[in-house]
Amino acid sequence: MSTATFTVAGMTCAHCVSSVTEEVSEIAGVGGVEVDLDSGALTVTSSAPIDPAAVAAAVTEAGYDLVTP
Ligand code: 9UX
Repeated sequence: MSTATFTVAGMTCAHCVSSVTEEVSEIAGVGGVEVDLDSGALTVTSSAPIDPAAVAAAVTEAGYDLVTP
C-alpha cells in the first residue's frame, strides 16, 4: 500500500472535488482518493507507488491543474 499527496489548483466547489476524485479514482491500482477543497490537497492511496504523471493527466482531464513542487 502506497500513499502520495499532491496539490490541485483551481477547485472552487464540491463538484470540482467530485470531478477530480472520479478521474483520479480511474487510474489503475488506485484504491482511495481524498480531496480537500480548501487546501487543494489530494491524497491518493494505491496498491503500488503511483506515477505522478498519471495523476497530473487525470487532474488535467478533470479540468484542473496539479501544482508541481
Ligand atoms: Mo462549479 Mo466547480 O462550475 O468548478 S464545478 S465551481
